[in-house]
Amino acid sequence: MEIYKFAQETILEAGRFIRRRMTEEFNINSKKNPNDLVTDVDKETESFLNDTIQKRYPEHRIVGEEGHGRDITDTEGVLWIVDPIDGTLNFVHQMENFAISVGIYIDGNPYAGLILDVMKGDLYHAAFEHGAYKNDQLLPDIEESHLASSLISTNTNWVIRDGINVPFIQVVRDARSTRSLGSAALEFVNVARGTSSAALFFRLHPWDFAGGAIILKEVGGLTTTLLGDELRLLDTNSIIAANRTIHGEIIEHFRKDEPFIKNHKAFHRL
Ligand code: 2AM
Ligand code: CA
Ligand code: CA
Ligand code: CA
Repeated sequence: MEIYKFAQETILEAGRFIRRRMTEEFNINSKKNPNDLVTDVDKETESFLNDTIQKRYPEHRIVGEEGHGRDITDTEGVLWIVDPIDGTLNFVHQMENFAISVGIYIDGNPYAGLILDVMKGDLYHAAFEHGAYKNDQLLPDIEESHLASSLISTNTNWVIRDGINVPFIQVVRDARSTRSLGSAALEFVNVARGTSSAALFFRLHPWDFAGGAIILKEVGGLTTTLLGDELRLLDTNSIIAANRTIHGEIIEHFRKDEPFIKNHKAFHRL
């Protein structure tokens, strides 16, 4: 549990770094597409996480959204998968509703997941088979629910995207209603807290789901691809994070849609 404890201290320290740094000026740049932003704070926070971890554990390896560990292609040893700011658009536009996400895996097996809601100051964390916590409070197991009486989270980008949207539209129609927060890590947290019953994403990177999947599993939830397959830890995946009952109902929609399956396979092979 020494690494788990260290991870908690480190993510809290990184949160304090962001809160201090965001009161000063920082640059905002676009990545490949003009709506995909990255700031100096994303990069500096990832460097802070990387340097802090490497100083304490030189043999651990770190993969992060902003470039650390780009050459890592296997899951041997202790692997930290970090997103320094999940919800960068929220960080820029709202100055809230963003998180730091950390997933720690040992030889490819889940060890611990941590998500810090930076502005609320709430730390969600779980060690494998030791339960999930909001700060020092144990989270109860999530409740089972059916689509028709559930709130689900998804991004409207996928619902309007030709070629993949048919099952998304059906799921949105069948659900009680939808919500969209704009931070994948915090959407996982909402499912784990029971304020949302499912979160759907056509495409997430390892740093978006590595922490959340471990936290959700500790409260009895399930994370797979939208076709119900096990996640590949170092690849982009489609994602459903949900209670088991609604998970089964939702993946049925995706599994029976052949154009979706074709596009899914093509997209995720890229
Ligand atoms: P980010 O803020 O770390 O980039 C927003 O809907 C969620 O999707 C956030 O978790 C965001 O992570 C992630 N995201 C942003 N751009 C994305 C992209 N091009 N493909 C997939 N996920 C993305
Ligand atoms: Ca990003
Ligand atoms: Ca992210
Ligand atoms: Ca990010």
